[in-house]
Order: sequence, then structure tokens, then C-alpha cells
Amino acid sequence: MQEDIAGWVERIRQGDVPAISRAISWIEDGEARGQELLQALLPHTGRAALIGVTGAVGSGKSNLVDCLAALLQTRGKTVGILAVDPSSPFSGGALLGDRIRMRTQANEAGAYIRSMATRGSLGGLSRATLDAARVLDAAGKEYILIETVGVGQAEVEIARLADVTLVLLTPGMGDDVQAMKAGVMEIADVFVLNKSDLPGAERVEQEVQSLLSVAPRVEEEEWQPPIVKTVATENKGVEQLLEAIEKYLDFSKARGRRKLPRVSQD
Ligand SMILES: Nc1nc2c(ncn2[C@@H]2O[C@H](COP(=O)(O)OP(=O)(O)OP(=O)(O)O)[C@@H](O)[C@H]2O)c(=O)[nH]1
Ligand SMILES: [Mg+2]
Repeated sequence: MQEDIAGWVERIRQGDVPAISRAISWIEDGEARGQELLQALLPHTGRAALIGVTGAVGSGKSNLVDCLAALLQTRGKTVGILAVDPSSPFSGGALLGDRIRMRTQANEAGAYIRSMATRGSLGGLSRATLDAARVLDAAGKEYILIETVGVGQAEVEIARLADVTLVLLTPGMGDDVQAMKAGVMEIADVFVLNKSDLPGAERVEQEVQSLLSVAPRVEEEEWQPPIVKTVATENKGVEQLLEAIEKYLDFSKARGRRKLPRVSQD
């Protein structure tokens, strides 16, 4: 088995898609060899930037992830995409393939796309997702985009461990901005006001702005989450968004913050 593992490590490091898929399946299924392989991959991880993308159902996460991945690819970056779907009994690429209209050139251009589904607890899901991200990291993906729905426990967990977390807002959220305040304000490094082509965008922007202005800031040099307006269906605002993402990554790097633990926690 030891030799086997070495073989898998090699294939994954070369970006071999079937090997990556197999490894993630083992992890999802909670198989012992998945964990064994992860341990062997760990020395080859720690380079990727994990970008968490969260927001309400239908807020445009998949479209936005698609735009971001495509932009990163035009800049010569390699990308992996994980979509977390707690409500789905399915796993594998088929579901996401149906839901995401790929601007990204899957595989050939270096984007690996995978939909993660829960087989057990939500805690298990977030754990499996982060482990899958490690596999992609070892496979040389420089950016890993993780789409999660809403602000359930799994999402918050993933957000906490991602290097940067985007929270999508949409016009017409109205009082929802107030309601989501507690959970979301803590995890957002960058707010994305998507569907900014629709009426009501300014109002949501103002509401978030005012919430941010009253939010207690521990230190003067604390990060102030920006609000970036996008229209994911028209590929608008994506460059500005990537700029905000990079700015945050630089900011947290300068402070020695890296949320993804390099060594498995348990
Ligand atoms: N007008 C407008 N519609 C958008 C925009 N972005 C996404 N949509 C539409 O919103 C719907 C949902 O988009 P998705 O990208 O699937 O949203 P999602 O957040 O991934 O959805 P779930 O994964 O089901 O939670 C689709 O019909 C999109 O065409 C936008 O910027 N403007
Ligand atoms: Mg989606």
C-alpha cells in the first residue's frame, strides 16, 4: 500500500484528473486510504489560495465563480473549483456541470471542477471539502474557489478556514441585510454586491456600508471589507473583485495570517 500511495501522490502532483477525482472520492467516503493519501500529500500543500464564495440560494455564486476562474486563467493561473451542496444526495461532477455554464475551460486549461455532497454531518462536509482543497493544492492549483450556500454551520466553518471569504449580496435583500448581520459580518472579507444591474443595488450597498461603519473595529489598521459591485451574468466588475481579493490576501499575508492549517488538526 505504501508504494501505492507514493504512486497516487505522484499522479496527483502531476495534476492527473482521474487521480485527483479518485482521491477526493476516498475522502468524501471517509475511506482510510483517503486520509493516508492526504498525509502523504501534506508536504506538497500550502501554496494555494483558498477563496470561499458564499451567499443565499440563487445569488449568483456559480456564475461569479465561473467569471473569476476564467479571469484567473487568462492571467495564467491554475484553478480548482469545489461546490458544496449540502442539500444534494449526489456527488461527482455531473450536478455542478448542469448548474454551471462554464466560461472556464474545464481541465484542458487547468480548472478542476467538483461538486461536494454530504454523506454525513455538516461538520463532515466542511472537513471533506477542506481536505479536497488540499488535494487540489497538492495538484498545483494556485487558486481554489469554494462555493457554499448561505451561512449555515458548514459555510461558516469553511469561511473561517478559507484564505479569503466573499459574501454575495443582491438587491432586494431589504431587511435581510439586518437579519444576516450577525453571521455574515464576521466572515466577510469582501462583500460582493452581485446583480447590481437590478433595482435596489444602492440601497443594499448603503445598508451594508452603515452596518460596517458601526461595527466595532478592534484596531485602527483592521481590514475594512470593501463592497464590490458585479454583474456575474455579464462578466462585469470581476477585475475589481479580483483586485479586492488580492489586496486582502496581501493584507493578511503581511500579518502572517494563514487560515488553512498546513497539518491536519485531528
Ligand atoms: N440580473 C442578474 N442575474 C444574475 C446575475 N448573476 C446571476 N444571475 C442569475 O441568477 C440565477 C442564479 O445564478 P447562480 O449563479 O446559479 O446562483 P447560485 O448562487 O450559484 O445559486 P445556487 O447554487 O442554487 O444557490 C441565474 O438565473 C443567473 O442567471 C447578475 O449579476 N444579474
Ligand atoms: Mg450555484
